[in-house]
Amino acid sequence: MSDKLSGIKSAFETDIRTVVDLDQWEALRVAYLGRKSALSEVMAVMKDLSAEQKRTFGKKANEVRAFLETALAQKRIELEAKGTHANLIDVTRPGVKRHAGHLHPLTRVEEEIKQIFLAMNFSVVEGPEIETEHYNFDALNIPASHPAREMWDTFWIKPITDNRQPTTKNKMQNRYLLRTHTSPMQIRYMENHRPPFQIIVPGRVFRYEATDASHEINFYQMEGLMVGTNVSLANFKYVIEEFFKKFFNDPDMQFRFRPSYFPFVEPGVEVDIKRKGDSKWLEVMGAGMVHRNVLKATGYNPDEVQGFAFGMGTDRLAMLKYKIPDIRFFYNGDLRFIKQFKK
Ligand code: YSA
Repeated sequence: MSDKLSGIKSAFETDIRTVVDLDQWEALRVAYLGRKSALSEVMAVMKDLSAEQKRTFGKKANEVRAFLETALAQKRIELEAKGTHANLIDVTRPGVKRHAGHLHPLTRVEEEIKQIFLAMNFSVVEGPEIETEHYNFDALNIPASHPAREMWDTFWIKPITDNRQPTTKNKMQNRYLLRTHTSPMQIRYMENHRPPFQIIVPGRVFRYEATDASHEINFYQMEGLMVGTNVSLANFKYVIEEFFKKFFNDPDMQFRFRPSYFPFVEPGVEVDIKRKGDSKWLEVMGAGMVHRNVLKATGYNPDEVQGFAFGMGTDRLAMLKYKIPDIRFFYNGDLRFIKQFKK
C-alpha cells in the first residue's frame, strides 16, 4: 500500500513536468484526483484494513493527496500567468496604427498670425461672440440710422420677453446679436485699459448673407489695435508691411494703401498686396486711424492719444496662402481636405 502511494507520487511528479497548457493540466488533475484515479482506488480499499493500518496508510494517503493538490494549484497559477503574458508581448503580432489628430487649417493660420504679432510685442485678447448692439455698432460710431450698418448684415438674437426691464430705452440698448466683426473688442479693451498698448483679437464672426466661394455666414477675423501718444499711419504701415512679408514669406512684396471708409476710423484705408508671381493686386484688410468719437466714447482724450486699427479676414488669408479655391472647404468637415494640413 505504501509503495503504491509512493509510486503515485513519483509518477505525478514526472507527469506534471510535461504539462504546458490548461487542457493538459485538467487532464492531469482528473487522472490523479478524479473518481477513477489510482489514489481513489487506494482510498477505496482502505475500509477493509485494520484500525492500525487505517491510521498509518490513511495518514500517508492524505499527505499524497495534499501534495498533488498543492502542486496542481501552483502549476495552474504558472500556466495562467504565462498565458496572459504571451498575449501581451507577442512580438510577432502586427502593430496597431494610431491616428493622431492635428490642427484645423484655420487654427494653424490663426496661430501663424499670432506668432508674428507676438514677436512685435502685441498681446492677444479675445471677446464674446454674442454682443450687444452698443458694442457692435453704436460705440463704433455706427448709430442705428447710419447707412453703413448695411455693410454688416446682422443675425439679431430674439429677446426673451422680460417684464423686469423698466423702460423701452433699456430694452433697446441691450439688443443682442452675433458679432458681425471683431471690432467691438476695440471698445471693450479701451474701456478697461490705459494706453499705450497694442493688441490683436482673433475670433469668429457672423453675417447674415448668401454663401459662395468667398463668403461664409460664419468666418474668422483678426482685429488689431495700437493706441498711444504719437501713433500715426506711418507706424501702421511699418507694422502691417512687416506682418504680411513674414506671413507670406515674401520680403519683396508690394503694398498699396487706398483711401476707404469705415465709420470708426478717420482716415480709413484699404490695404492691397502683390506677391512675387501675382498678376493682380489683392485686397487684404480694412484699417485706419481710430476715430475721435470712438476715443471719446471710451473716455480717452483724442488730443492726447491716437491709435490705428485694422481688421482682416483669417479665412481669406488662409485661402491666399494655401491656394484654397473655396471658403466652404473649411467648414464642410471633409477629412480629405483637412488631412492635407497635417504637419
Ligand atoms: C476696418 C477698420 C478698422 O479700423 C478695424 C477693422 C476693420 C474691419 C471691419 N471691422 C470689417 O469687418 N470690415 S469688412 O466688412 O470689410 O470685413 C473684413 C474682412 O473680413 C474682409 O476684408 C474679408 O477678408 C473678411 N470677410 C468679410 N465678409 C466675409 C469675409 N470673409 C468670409 N466670408 C464673408 N462673408
